[in-house]
Amino acid sequence: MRDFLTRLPKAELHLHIEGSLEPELMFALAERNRVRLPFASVEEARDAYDFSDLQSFLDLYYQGMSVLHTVEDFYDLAMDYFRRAHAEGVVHVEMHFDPQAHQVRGIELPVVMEGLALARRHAERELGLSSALIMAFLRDQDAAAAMSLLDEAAPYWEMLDAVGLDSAERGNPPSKFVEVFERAARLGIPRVAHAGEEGPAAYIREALDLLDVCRIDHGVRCLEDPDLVARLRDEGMVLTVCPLSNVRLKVVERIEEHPLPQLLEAGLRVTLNSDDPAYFGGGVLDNYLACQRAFDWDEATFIQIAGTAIEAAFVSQRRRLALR
Ligand code: ES4
Ligand code: ZN
Repeated sequence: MRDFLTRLPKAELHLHIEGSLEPELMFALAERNRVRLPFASVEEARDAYDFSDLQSFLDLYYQGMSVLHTVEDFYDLAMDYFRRAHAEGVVHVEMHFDPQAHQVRGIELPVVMEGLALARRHAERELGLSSALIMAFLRDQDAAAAMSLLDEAAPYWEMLDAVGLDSAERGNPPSKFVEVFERAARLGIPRVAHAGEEGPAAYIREALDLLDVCRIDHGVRCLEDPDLVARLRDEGMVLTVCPLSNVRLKVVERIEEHPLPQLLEAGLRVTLNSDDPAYFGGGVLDNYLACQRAFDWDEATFIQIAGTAIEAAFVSQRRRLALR
């Protein structure tokens, strides 16, 4: 089954590129940029990745990315990840990135965009790996900051496959960002949003009704609202589920208790993704393998899940045919 899952062409729809920063590269970049880290070693960093909830993770996630300064750093970050993903049989990666988390450190948008764009081109050429770019707004910042970012990104609007909404969910409902998402819609930029990870099912409804998203990131708490589940099924809405993330952030206690089997049973279009692979114990393949161990799914189930991800990806019809 491991061979089968490795060879199965997988698309990853939910990845935060800053969350792919492995401690080894973090230490190398800290040295290159003369940044002090609060860990003495790679092992000490990994030992610190013991989270009680989303916020306790976000604190380390924002601290970790403080080593990213130059175009080359963002190139190395993304290229390192593309190589690992390629080795796991991932053929397409859609990455969220968090410009606001870099701007507060004095790293401007063009640095981030240039580094990521170089890595994407290189990955396409050298690995045959395609990718998409999702510019995320930090929902724990105010809506005006998100709007400024969207304005500032004008030179890059054409390069964005979508905008997204991430960071601390509780107390930061989708409704806070209606105007920003309306503006993105008028610009013709597709929209996705994290909803129903730690937040309630009502946030998933808001993301659909107010932000007009084409995918829900996580969405696992939809099961608390049967009418919502029926709606998600009828609309063919895709959920980008991240099982190992949900375990590590204590959205669920153990993977065996993850609601993925119920989501599938309800006829929802679920996909499997890594979220922040450097922090949550593995990449896309590890998430597939963890589900295989926990739920004993057959090959047909994994073919269905991987197929859903390719259907829902931001790629041309031509690329889609090549991915299968
Ligand atoms: C995130 Cl797991 C998760 N949830 C929300 N926002 C995020 N940013 C990076 N990882
Ligand atoms: Zn996420």
